[in-house]
Amino acid sequence: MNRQRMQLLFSGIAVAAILVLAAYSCAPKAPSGRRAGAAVSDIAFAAQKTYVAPGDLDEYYMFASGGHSGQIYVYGIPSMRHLSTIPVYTPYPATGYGFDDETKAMLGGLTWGDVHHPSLSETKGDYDGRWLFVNDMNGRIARVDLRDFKTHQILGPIANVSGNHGSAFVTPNTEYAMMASRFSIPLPKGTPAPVDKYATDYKGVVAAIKIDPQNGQMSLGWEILMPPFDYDLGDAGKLASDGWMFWTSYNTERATGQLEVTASQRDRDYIAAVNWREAEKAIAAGKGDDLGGVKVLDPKKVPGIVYLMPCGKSPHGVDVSPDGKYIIGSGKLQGVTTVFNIEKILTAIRNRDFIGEEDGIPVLKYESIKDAEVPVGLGPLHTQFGPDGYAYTSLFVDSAIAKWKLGTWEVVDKVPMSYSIGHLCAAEGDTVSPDGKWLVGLNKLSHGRHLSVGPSQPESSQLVDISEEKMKLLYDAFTEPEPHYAQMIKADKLHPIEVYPKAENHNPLAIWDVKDAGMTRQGDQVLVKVAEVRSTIWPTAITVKRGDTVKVAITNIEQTTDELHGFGLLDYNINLVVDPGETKTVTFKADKPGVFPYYCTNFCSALHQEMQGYLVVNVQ
Ligand code: RUQ
Ligand code: CUA
Repeated sequence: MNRQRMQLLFSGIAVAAILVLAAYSCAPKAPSGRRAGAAVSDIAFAAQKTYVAPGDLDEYYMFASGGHSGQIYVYGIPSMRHLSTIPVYTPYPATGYGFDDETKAMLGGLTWGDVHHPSLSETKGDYDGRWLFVNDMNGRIARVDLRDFKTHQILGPIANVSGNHGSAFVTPNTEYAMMASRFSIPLPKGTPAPVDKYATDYKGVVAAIKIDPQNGQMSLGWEILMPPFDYDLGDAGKLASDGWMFWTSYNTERATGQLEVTASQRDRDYIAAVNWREAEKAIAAGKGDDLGGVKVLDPKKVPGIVYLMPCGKSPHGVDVSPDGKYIIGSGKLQGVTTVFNIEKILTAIRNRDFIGEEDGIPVLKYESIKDAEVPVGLGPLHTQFGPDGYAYTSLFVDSAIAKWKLGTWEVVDKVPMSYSIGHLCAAEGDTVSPDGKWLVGLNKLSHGRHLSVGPSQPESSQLVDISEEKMKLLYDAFTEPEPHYAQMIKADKLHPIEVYPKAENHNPLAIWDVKDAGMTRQGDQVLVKVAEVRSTIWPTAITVKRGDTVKVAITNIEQTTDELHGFGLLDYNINLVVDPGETKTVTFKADKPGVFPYYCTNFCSALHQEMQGYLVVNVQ
């Protein structure tokens, strides 16, 4: 694109943004607080569609990333009710996460993480309801078990991955969860190099995290060395494109400094197409080099594992259609989204239809692999799918969702979002068999569509009915900062437990009879086995000496749904919550003498307030 056209596009974007803002700020409010203009029949329709009567259940779970809150939020759809918060990378006092020895070790000293893309485990390209993987910008990936909705593993920070934004995307049979560097750095990590050597001495990687199909356990598989671009979003190929993984990249200019200018020079950046099955074979054949303790493939030495597909300037989302045939790359500075065809890509690779290379990686010819440029609207970011060949693309600059048809490339409908949509999430909308029905716009701002809560405003999520030809906005909900991606799974695919069966508790410190509660000492090491059951914490007093190392192992011996007990120890910053049938431990140094009450934090019975005791720390 030449400079003039660029300027035109940018001023077009600016005008569109101003128009949207103006339209918004002029919207009058009816005296009731309801926005004027909506007909009563529309409101009644929306209310009926989203109303979940007392005692009734939602049809879907939606797992939304909590951004730099480090958490996952669980919503019921269509009610949009917030059902639960799953702490992943951040301590969460409400569930005692990050306070007991086990979760503290899992967090590894970091107390925050930036969660972007939840990824439900899949079997044959469909959500199977077993696990939820989620990335953290700090080079980590976590697994939540959907049996108990808890984080069971955090892997990383993974060597060489810097700024893990392009993650955690699973392959169709959850062979791998993928990662990619957003910020290229000199490798291995810990090697300094001046920023002006960026273009030559800095590198990105993509990494494949191996998943154990039995228990979901993650381990580092392999990595591929990539040119110093910023790898942004990814999606795994499926069916027609099974075995491939796609990542968008920006800053293919290899620029530094003010990237909004320096990294927007070229008309096209790339989508990296990685043949992960070939990469797997190359690793098995010993073709990986050791870099920072990891086996890394260098595409210069191992051809055939990575290709670059030119895509509209600074692409953001890349999304693979349900049949795997189309790879959709959204150029966030454009008015179109580009559709690539996997057959054309494979043919171009076979015919060596290349226009050049980047660090030994062949660049495919745009015209040979593209099927269409769909004029969806300004600032396309992400695409989700319906069951009937429709695609739904979020438009950040237009602040809208466009509905368009795969194959005919016709844009058939648009619905405005309030305000400025980022990701969007359709019911099972990135699987091989999307459900349609519901679509949630995950908006970046809420701009006063709620009672004012001061400068730190919530984000907004909006529910859209996509069951009919025309999309209908049904409902606004407000979310904690900051929703990025979300996934929506049919509720009947999950079968969460409500108590941990006693028979499954293999913790050697667990006790099941209040008679076994008490303290043992070895030198200055004190072990206290605690049993919690309505409405006593056994033992009711613990006496230690200043300087003792005290390990408290608490078992909630209940086997009754919803009977959680807590253990809050004042002045020692200890806060555990123990679910029915669970055992948790906490270890601390009794360095403050005095008498410190401990009590149950979770309201558990009429005599919950009586559930308390004393820690006595004697001076000698
Ligand atoms: S992206 S800013 Cu998922 Cu659109 Cu992170
Ligand atoms: Cu146990 Cu309150």
